[in-house]
Parts: sequence; structure tokens; C-alpha cells
Amino acid sequence: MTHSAGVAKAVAELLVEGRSRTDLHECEVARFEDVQRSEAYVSETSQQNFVEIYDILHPLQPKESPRNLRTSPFYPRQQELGAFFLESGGWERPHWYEANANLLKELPEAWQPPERDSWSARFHSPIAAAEAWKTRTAVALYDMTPLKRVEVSGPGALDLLQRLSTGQINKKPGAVTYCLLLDEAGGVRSDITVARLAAERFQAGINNNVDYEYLRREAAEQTAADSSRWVQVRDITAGTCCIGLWGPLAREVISKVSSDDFSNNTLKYFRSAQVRIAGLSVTAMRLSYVGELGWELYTTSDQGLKLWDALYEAGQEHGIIAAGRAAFNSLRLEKGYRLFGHEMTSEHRPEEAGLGFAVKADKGDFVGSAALAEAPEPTRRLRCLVVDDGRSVVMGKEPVYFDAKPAGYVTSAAFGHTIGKPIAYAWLPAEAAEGDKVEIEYFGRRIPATVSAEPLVDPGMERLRG
Ligand code: THG
Repeated sequence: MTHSAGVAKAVAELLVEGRSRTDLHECEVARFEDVQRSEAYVSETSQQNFVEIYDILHPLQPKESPRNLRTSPFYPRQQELGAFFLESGGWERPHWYEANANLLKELPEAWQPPERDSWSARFHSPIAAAEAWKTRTAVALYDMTPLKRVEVSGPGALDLLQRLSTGQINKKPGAVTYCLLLDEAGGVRSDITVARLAAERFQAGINNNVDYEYLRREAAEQTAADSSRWVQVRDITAGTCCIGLWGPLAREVISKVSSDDFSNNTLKYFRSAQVRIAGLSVTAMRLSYVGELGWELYTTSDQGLKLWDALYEAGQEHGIIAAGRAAFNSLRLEKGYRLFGHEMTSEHRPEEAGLGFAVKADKGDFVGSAALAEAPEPTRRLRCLVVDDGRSVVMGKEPVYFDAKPAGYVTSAAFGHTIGKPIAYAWLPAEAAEGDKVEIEYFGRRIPATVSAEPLVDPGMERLRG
């Protein structure tokens, strides 16, 4: 009822044009994870939605029930370390660890976070500053288990991924590719990573269940059309787990528990390898959403706790910590990494979102390529803003004024601990240029900010490639 006019418009567009101009991924039935499809879950969640429908909810406001539906193998350690959990897709995700509170005393002056207003201080802790500091200067463990991943396999696997993605996937085994899934109009459906583990076997890191259902449906259609090009898409998230081991000392830590070669020239940036760590079988991918040296380390769920313990113990002499989503989100914004559903959706084309580099135009046809070839020059762009006063943190979705007129909105925001200033990404007219002044409206106040070059941290990629 509350969304009736918008729903009517979207449905009319779907019927007449085959595509809604408003992104609908938050309305897709396919967005629900299996644990969210039980009768009890649907009943309780729907009743709670009714209670909250007119409430002003904090962007991080935790779901209170049902909780603890999915936990990673590291959950007992996370509890011991005093994790503050928030929920996503049924998963319990640590946002920071109370065990790191003592680091606030060691935190250098330049890293001390400013006081927050009461709204942005909710569901937040200054401990995140200490976790960001340790990640940039030592080494940290991040639980990446909730990041959805699928195995794509079969003689038609390469064809499927080449056809649906913007990337050049036809590289030798071991290669990892960052690329986009587009819709027919060239809008961004998702951004994914694809690791070629073997000639006919890939592992893709995807964003949500909508991506999974899309890949699965397309795979089934391809297989039905030509059985010699069969391809299978399997959700391996629950049976596997992932640790992000990141920071300038990550190589020291991993070398203590593995005899495999993690040197810069052997396992290069955006390459993967099958390795042993503390005797466990691990798929290592050298990439980092927080923009530091290190690897995503995947193993089966039964081995997860052993992997965590081995790395945690080996890292003690290097000051290793477990770090949570609050630090993670700040670090990825400093590095300029977009988050699907926040920075971009199907309403945006890659170039507008600053993701043109992920489109390999010369690889031949793929879903969305024809539309991109005819796309007009962008009239708006996703831009990086730095808040001038160095302390006013906004939350996301605030209006942004350019030339004194409302001209766009904030997509994600965080305090940038490395740069010592709040960051906001925002949609702005294409004519907004680096150095231009804008204002972000926050509780009736106008907060001055400056359009800035990005990324704010490590534009030369020395940390990642070092
Ligand atoms: N890890 C893995 N898969 C993922 C994510 C992840 N899939 C979903 C989501 N996160 C995808 N988002 C990103 C965003 C940026 C990068 C990786 C995943 C990234 N970008 C490099 C850059 O822009 O500098 C790409 C460099 C290149 O193209 O060579 O690393 O976190 N497994």
C-alpha cells in the first residue's frame, strides 16, 4: 500500500518496456536466502515490518529476531573476542571486537577519531578506528564467509561467464577477474570476481541471491539449448568459509604457517592458487576489498576454525587482530571500492559509476554490450567527497547540494581513519569537478564537502601490488 504508486509505475514499465526504470533488486522475490524462506521467518518478519512501517529506522538498526540463523565457523572465537554482531542475509557479522578496546590507548594522535553526533554514534564504536589502524599498519583477520560465492563448472562454464559478464574471463587457470553483470539496457546488475580454478571450473564472488538465481537460470537455459555446452552453478557459500588476511605484515604471518610460496612474483595480485596452510587445503586469492596486501583464504567449513586459530596464533608476534565491518567499510571507501546496491544499481551504467575500467569492450558481445555501444555521454557521475570540517560523519542517502541546488545524494559514507576525515560517495551532475564545493544536508544542517580525486588511499597501488 505504502509503495503503491511506485509499484504501479514499475509494473507498467515492466509490462510495456520489459524493464523497470527504477531498480527493483530490493523487491525481487529471489533476494531471500533459504533460511529466510521458512514459514516462521516470513511470519515473524512480516509482522515486524508492519510494526515498523512508519518508524524512522537507523541505517544500521539491527534485526532483533530471528537472529543467529547463520554463523561462520569462526563464531566461537568472535564471541570470545567480544564481537558486536549485526545481521545480514541471516548471517551474524562482527562490526567490531571489544577485545580491541585496549588498542585505543596506543592509537597515535592522528588516528584518534573525533566525537560523533548521537545519531551517527549509534551501533558504532571508536574501536573501529583502532581496527583500521592495525589493518593499515600491521595485519588483521576479516571474516568474509557471508560473501556469497558460487562454483560455475562444465564445458559451457566459460561461455556462460563470457556471455553474462563484462570481463575477459578466458585467461589461464589461476587468473582472477573483477567484472560486472549488466542488464540488456547496460545497467549494472552486479559486480563480481571470477577466479578460474581449472579450465572448466570457476569460483565467482557475487553479491546476493538475485545474482545466484540469475546465473542458475541462465545456466539451465544454456544447458537446455545445447547439452554439449552444459554448465552447472552451485551455491558453495554454506559449505565453505573465507578469511581475509590483510595488512602490510600479512606475508610474514602466512609464511609462518605455510611452506607455499607467497612471494610477490609467484602469487601475483589478482591471481589464485591452491595452497596448504597449517596442513589445511586452502584456495588463496590475492585481492583485497580493504586495499591492503594479502589474500582471501577459502577452505571448507569443517576446517575453518583450525585455519582461524593457525593464522591468529602465527600473527601474535606481528600484532594481528580480528577486525569487523565498521573498519572494513571505512577502508573500502578510502580505496574507492563500490558496493553494489549502494554506489550502483541497474539504474546506473558502468561509466557513470566509475566502473568503465571493468568493461572489456573488445572481447565480443555480452549482455548489455549493444546498449553500452549506443550509450550517451554521462550526465551524472559517482564522485568522492571529503567533508571539510574533518569531523561531521553522515550515514548515506542524504541530499547533496551543488551550485546551491539539490543535485544528487550520498550513496555510502564513513569516517576515513587513514585520511582523518569523513568520506562520502555521491551522485552529482557530470559538470561537478575536482575541487568543487558541495553541501550535504544532515538533520537540517548543510555540511560543506569537497569533490576529491579518488581513491583517497594508495592511488598508485603500491600497497596491493607490493
Ligand atoms: N571478494 C570477492 N568477490 C567479491 C567481492 C570481494 N564479489 C562481490 C564484491 N566483493 C565485488 N566488489 C569488488 C570491488 C573491487 C574489487 C574487488 C571486488 C577490487 N578491485 C580492483 C581495483 O579496482 O583496484 C580491481 C583491479 C583489477 O581489475 O585488476 O579488488 O570482496 N572474492
